[in-house]
Amino acid sequence: MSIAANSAAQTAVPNFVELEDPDVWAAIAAEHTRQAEGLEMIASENFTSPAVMQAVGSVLTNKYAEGYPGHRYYGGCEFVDKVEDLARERLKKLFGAEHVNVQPHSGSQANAAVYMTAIQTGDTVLAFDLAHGGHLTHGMKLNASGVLYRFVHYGVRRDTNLLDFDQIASLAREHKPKLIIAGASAYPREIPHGKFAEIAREVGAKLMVDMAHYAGLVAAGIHDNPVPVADFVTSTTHKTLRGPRGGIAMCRAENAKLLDRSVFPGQQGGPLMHVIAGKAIAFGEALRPEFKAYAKQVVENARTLAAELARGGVKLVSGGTDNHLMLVDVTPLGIGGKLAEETLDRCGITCNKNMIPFDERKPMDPSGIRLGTPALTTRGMGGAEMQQIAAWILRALKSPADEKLVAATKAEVAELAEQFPVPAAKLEAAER
Ligand code: DSN
Repeated sequence: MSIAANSAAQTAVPNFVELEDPDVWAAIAAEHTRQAEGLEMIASENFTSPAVMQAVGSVLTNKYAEGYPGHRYYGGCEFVDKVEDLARERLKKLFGAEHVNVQPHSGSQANAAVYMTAIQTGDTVLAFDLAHGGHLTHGMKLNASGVLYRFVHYGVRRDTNLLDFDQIASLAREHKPKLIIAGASAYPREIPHGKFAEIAREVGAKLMVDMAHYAGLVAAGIHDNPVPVADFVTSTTHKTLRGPRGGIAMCRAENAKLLDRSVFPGQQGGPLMHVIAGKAIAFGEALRPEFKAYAKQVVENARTLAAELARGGVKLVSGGTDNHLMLVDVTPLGIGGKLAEETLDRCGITCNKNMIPFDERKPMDPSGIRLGTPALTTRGMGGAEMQQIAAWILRALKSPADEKLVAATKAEVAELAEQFPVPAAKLEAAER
């Protein structure tokens, strides 16, 4: 039964959203159906557990708690203090960090807080080029980072599409940045943090690693942990880490006070305590052995999907993947990324168009799409499903104008999706 059909009349707990605001409810119900009936392949998305969703929808949303546990600017914080302490303790354990801050509302705010801690306005920063797989908060000129600091960008090698460490070292020697940033939002390979640390040490720069995309793989011990070698590590909590939408920042003990001050009051006011409760639960989940198995399967699924796609005639940036995502150059099929994204959308497969390194096409219609396996893996899908999905993707992208084929694929996709319920279905069942 879809959540839309699960009306107030059928549930023990009234559906207050539906009763009070049917317009908002209609949109929520439709989004639920979209998530349940389609295949979510946006590499940065995932499904939280029902426990995380309940915490984020809890009474904690009512509470102001500016400050930190034990040092708040408001009364009545004894219970939210407990929640934030649980989140902090679990996060420290998860990555072996000396100090953590769980208050950033997003990855962008975590990054801004680190900049405020580590450098001064106008300082030089060396970071990964957005057009090669970086992130907009790593110095894109319209982003606050690009406005406030002087960013110099490194990229990947043209021949291998792997990070160009010769270029990184030579740019670091030439520009003497105060901060070097490692981390990406569209790089399909493991990032060797130690190499960045060596270069940073040589030129006297601090090292920040933004591991937002692959934090879940680090937590599971599958991807190199940047915490021992980096001065600062930031992440979001909702991608491979599978928590609620939000950010985190970590550092060595010596920078703890300054980092905390940069988050609050530097960047933010009151923390979102309901989201911090969701983070605490997600970190607890990530500490369990089941999470290791999950993350391992995410990577295995990505490898299977990538191999099948390559066999079917598309080109993969860097020739494959060793994390949760792949960048697929669809131009060998005679189409661009925009049409590929739209075609897959019509089949019930959601992904995003993406620039590939040295792309000659424009950002709104680039050469590639980015595909990820974290959300599909949370639903319990494995190798057999990846093979099937690769076949559907190839079939649709080879004949994007064939409406009959697109409709047939959408029906097959929905059939598969039904066999692997989204975690939110458990909440619905419990309410019935
Ligand atoms: N927007 C995110 C992504 O899709 O990778 C990064 O913040």
